[in-house]
Amino acid sequence: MIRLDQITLREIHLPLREPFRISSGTVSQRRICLLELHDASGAVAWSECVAGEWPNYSSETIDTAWLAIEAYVAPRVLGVRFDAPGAVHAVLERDFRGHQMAKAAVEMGIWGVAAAQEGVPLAQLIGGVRDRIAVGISLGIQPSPQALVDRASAAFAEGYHKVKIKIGPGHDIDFVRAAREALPSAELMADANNAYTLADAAVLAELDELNLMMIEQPLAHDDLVRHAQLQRSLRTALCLDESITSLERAQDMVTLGAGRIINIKPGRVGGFTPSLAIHDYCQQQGIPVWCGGMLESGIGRAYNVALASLPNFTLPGDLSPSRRYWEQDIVTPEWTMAPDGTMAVPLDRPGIGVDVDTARVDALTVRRAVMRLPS
Ligand code: OSB
Ligand code: MG
Repeated sequence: MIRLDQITLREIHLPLREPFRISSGTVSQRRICLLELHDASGAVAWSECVAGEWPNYSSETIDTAWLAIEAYVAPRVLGVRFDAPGAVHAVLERDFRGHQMAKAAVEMGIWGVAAAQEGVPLAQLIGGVRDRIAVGISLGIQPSPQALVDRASAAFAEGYHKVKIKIGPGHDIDFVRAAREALPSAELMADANNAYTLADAAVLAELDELNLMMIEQPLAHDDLVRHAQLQRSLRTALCLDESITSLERAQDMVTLGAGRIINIKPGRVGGFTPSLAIHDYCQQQGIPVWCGGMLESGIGRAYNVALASLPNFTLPGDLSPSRRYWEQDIVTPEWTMAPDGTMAVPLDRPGIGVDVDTARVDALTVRRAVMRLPS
């Protein structure tokens, strides 16, 4: 039984080791929203809201999520008895539209609290079956095709199982072709973050010749119909990211033939319960899934790693180790990748599997809000 009596929100600023550029913008420093959830039983867990600084990936930002958590999400869960964490998602959806990332931060934190309370690893609590997961890297748009070739070659040499290449108009064919020519049989894919329309059919047809594992979200964030039209004209599998905001959108993708692979980001779909539902549905439908990333700190990563240990996460995720992102992460131990390109799922300890460096988090905190039950 879960009954939260306090949620603390924090914003920390954490500079990326290198700027990350996608088709719709560049980020050099993350503004990260962290949550610390306290249960009446004494169990505690940290979680992370993945909303970015600007509404270029989704309509949510850290500022809208902060407001939504304070004004709408926290009041729905504080003091409320839940028999199990799986009951939270429905409560957060009833007559409450949107704000998936704000909802997910709290919903996933409650899964973390449940794992701590039951004394089991989070991955075990949700039905994970792997003790190691295959790691991929997402490379931001590079200054030149040669720079991309260098970065991709170095990534495979380090052991990464997949390289995802960010693309957009002016940074597409020449870049991906150079990578394919340098790495003829490597596991390469491209992610456009909505940068194209059906008028760009010629570019997309050229990409189709480059033997990519998949092309991620080439068209608009909410456009399943045109993705279906595009998928019919391509051999390469389309993978949807932005478009999949719920189990129903995953079902629509399959019904319409809008894609053949799904990138599951628990923050984008409202938490673990819908992520598990999408995972199970895709498994039944023969649709492979993989875990996407949102440049999370080590706290958000803990949840992604647990999710990626489920059986139908058969493709390498965007789950790079801490040092790919940060000079120093905010958790101990930091997330590391073995030379074989895998990451261990922490199964030797209860809860999310890492300790939060609270002194460091305090030092990085720029704002804080405490929400308690009225006493
Ligand atoms: O589209 O997957 C994406 C980062 C920010 C916003 C959108 C995306 C990404 C990534 C980063 O690709 C993956 C990672 O966290 O390593
Ligand atoms: Mg993506």
